[in-house]
Amino acid sequence: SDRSPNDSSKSQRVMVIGGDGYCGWATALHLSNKGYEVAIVDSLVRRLFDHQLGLDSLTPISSIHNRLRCWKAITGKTIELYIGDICDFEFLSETFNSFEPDAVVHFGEQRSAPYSMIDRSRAVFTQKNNVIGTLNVLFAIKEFREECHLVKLGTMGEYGTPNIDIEEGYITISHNGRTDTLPYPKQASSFYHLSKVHDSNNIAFTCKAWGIRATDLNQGVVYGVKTDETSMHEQLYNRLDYDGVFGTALNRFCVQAAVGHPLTVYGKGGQTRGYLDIRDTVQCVELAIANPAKPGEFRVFNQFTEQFSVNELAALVTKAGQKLGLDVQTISVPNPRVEAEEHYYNAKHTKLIELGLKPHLLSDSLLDSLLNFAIEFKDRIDTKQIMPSVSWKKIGVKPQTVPA
Ligand code: NAD
Ligand code: USQ
Repeated sequence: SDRSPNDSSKSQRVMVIGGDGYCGWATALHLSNKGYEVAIVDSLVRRLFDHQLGLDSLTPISSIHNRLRCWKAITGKTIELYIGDICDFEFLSETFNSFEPDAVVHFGEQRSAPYSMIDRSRAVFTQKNNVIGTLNVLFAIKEFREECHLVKLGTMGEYGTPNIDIEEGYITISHNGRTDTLPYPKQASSFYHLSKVHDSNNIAFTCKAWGIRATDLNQGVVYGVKTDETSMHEQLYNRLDYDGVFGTALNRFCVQAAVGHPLTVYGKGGQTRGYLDIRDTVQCVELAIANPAKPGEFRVFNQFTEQFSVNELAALVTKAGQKLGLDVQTISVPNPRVEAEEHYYNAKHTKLIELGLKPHLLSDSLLDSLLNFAIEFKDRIDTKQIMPSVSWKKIGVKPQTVPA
């Protein structure tokens, strides 16, 4: 193997749960390329959601089996594969005992806010899948791999949009003459984002109670598609979601611009969030693994590199589109969500920089390449999937497919 005996970080065995998804696939390849021993654990449920809702990635994606065969053919590196649901503890126990991870990176959740707001059944699925999956991972670490470091994907959305600065996980408060450092208040605004809050509480408790070592990566909205590894071959291409359920803001705007659909700014467009390039997602996860939390420590990093409002993103994509000769319009769509549309937002994000993160800031060249990527796959775009179809207020009780 290519484990270097002089660099202990590189001999680590890393289990990537959710390794067939957008962030997980890019991360699994990056870690494998860097010499980590990698195993992907995934139930493939994300591919099933696409079938059920009639959605598809902008980019054609190969099966996980072909992806891994291609990776092996190109690099000579093996990524182990365990197909199964982490809510099934027997399955998870077997994968732990078979692979013996030193670190677990947990991406394996239902991650769409709109999906969690379709109806009661999807809300319940999201919280069961996410909260129980994470609880199972905590129990597996306690029972089988006590030293294993949990790197858990959280979300900036756990904090909501408070009218004060957002700190990294904790805030020091003086109250009636006494002072304490406490978990930063959580104000999530979808059943999905709330599932992450519940996860954070469960992880914090098990760090205290059992001495688990954990890092919660409160990630902002991810954009981009290419990483060094996924660009090596078309069978390694990552997924890129642009539909109203799984597509996220900047990725959606680039696809919309490519196909001549007006950019869909929800409401007033002052909604401000933290954003990062997928090339920084993989870098941040590697930094967290290489610098593990101490036993019993519950570490929280805010994982994003820049803040933008939706209006600012629309303006950037309009300008970049014009340079490529695209006529980019913007419309204000009645906001399907319940969220502040004009608000203060200032979130700290220094801890990953201190560990060595070198951010890829949003640039004209990135926008050019994303737009060109969208133009390349233009014929695959189903414009009927672009407008949002899930309403926070009109959430259904019965399972239904998303109306066309
Ligand atoms: P994704 O849906 O593309 O990938 C998630 C993967 O997890 C899928 O392959 C799915 O099949 C798998 N999975 C889900 N439940 C599982 C289970 N019970 N057992 C095994 N596998 C399971 O999502 P993504 O965009 O790659 O996001 C990954 C993680 O990062 C999520 O936890 C998400 O909340 C977080 N995150 C994503 C973004 C973003 O912009 N994409 C931003 C912040 C945080
Ligand atoms: N928005 C628009 N127009 C669109 C799409 C989105 O105005 O066409 C707005 C939304 O109303 C929201 C903001 O853009 O105010 C971000 O929405 P999003 O869909 O890009 O992101 P979000 O729902 O918050 O979820 C995504 C990922 C989720 C992750 C989260 C990080 O799907 O897994 O947790 O980003 S964060 O936003 O920091 O919580």
